[in-house]
Amino acid sequence: MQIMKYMFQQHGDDRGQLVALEAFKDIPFEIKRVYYMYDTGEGVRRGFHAHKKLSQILICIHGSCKILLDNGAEKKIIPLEKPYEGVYVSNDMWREMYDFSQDAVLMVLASEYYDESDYIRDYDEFLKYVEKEEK
Ligand code: T46
Repeated sequence: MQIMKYMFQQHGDDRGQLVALEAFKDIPFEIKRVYYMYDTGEGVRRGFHAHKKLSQILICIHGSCKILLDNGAEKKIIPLEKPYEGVYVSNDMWREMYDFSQDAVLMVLASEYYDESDYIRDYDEFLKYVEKEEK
């Protein structure tokens, strides 16, 4: 299972750091939506779904958290701890986000607008979906 981790260019000078993200240059898709989560309670796990179409890049721009990715056959845990690193999450990955530090801000760049019908929220349905994709 290949994990695509991004290390974005930091434009640092004596004032501090700046990261700029451009569609099709730093991010491999057109960014149609940005959302972020913060004030995540201790011990909370979020996600528990895959998508039919949506691709995303997750960046913990403050604090830290962990992302569990599951392709139906294999699972990997990706710690996100730096504001200049991101992980690519393709549609067909079951994802869970957890271990949020109190100050964590997890920002997500998304290839599609919000669409509830794009979600696969049942794990057995997800396994059938990835099995079908392989054929
Ligand atoms: C994903 C992971 C990484 C909206 O109204 N618009 C939006 O764009 C989003 C993302 C959510 N919402 C509403 C829907 C729910 O009432 O915000 C509420 C929380 O969303 P959800 O329970 O889907 O959040 P997570 O953390 O389980 O999952 C989110 C994304 O939904 C999902 O696509 O891949 O983050």
